[in-house]
Amino acid sequence: IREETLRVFFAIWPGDVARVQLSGLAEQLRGKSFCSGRKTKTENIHLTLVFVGEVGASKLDALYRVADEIKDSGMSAFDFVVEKIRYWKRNRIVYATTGGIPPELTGLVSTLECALSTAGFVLEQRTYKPHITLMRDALCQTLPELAEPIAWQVREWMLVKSEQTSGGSVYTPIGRWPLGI
Ligand code: 2AM
Repeated sequence: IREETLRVFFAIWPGDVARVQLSGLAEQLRGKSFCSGRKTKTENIHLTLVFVGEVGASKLDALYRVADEIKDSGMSAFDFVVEKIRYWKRNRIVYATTGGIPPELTGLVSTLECALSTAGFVLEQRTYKPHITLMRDALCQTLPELAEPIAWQVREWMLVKSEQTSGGSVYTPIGRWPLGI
C-alpha cells in the first residue's frame, strides 16, 4: 500500500486589503492588454517562503515540529512592501515583488530552509527570490508601473496544502504560526 502524499509549502498570505489590491493589479494587467495569461485567483495570491513539495502524510508531524521550534525562537513581524511588477519570461509568469527584501523575511526563510534540511527534507537549491505570482502562461508587451506601493504587515506564516483540481489550484492552510510584534 502506497502512503498518501501531500504537496505542501510554507507561505505568507497578504492581508485582505493588500490581496484585493494585488488582484486588481493582475486584472489591470490583462484589461489594458499589457499581458495575456491566466490571472491568479484573489484567494490564491500569496508569497512562498519555502516550497517543500510532495511529502508522505507521516512526515507532517516533522514539519509541524520544525515550525513550532522556529516559532519558539521568536521571529519578528515585518512589513512587506510590493513596489515592482516583473515578467519572468522563462517561467512565463508575471509577479509582484518588493524593492528591498526585509531582513526578517530573509531570516525566516533561511531558518526554515536550514531546519527543514536538518530534519531530512530535500529542498531545491535555488536562491530565494520572493515573488507573488499574479499571472501564469503570460505573454507581455509592456508592464505598468505601480501607482503606489501595496503593503501589509506580515504577522503570521503558514503551511499550505496545494491540490490541483479541474478548477485550478486549491490552497488550504494546514498550520499557522504567529510572528512577534
Ligand atoms: P510560482 O508561483 O513561481 O509557481 C505553490 O506551488 C507555490 O510554491 C507557488 O508560489 C510556487 O511558485 C512555489 N514553488 C516554488 N518551487 C516550486 C516547484 N518546484 N513547483 C511548484 N511550485 C513551486
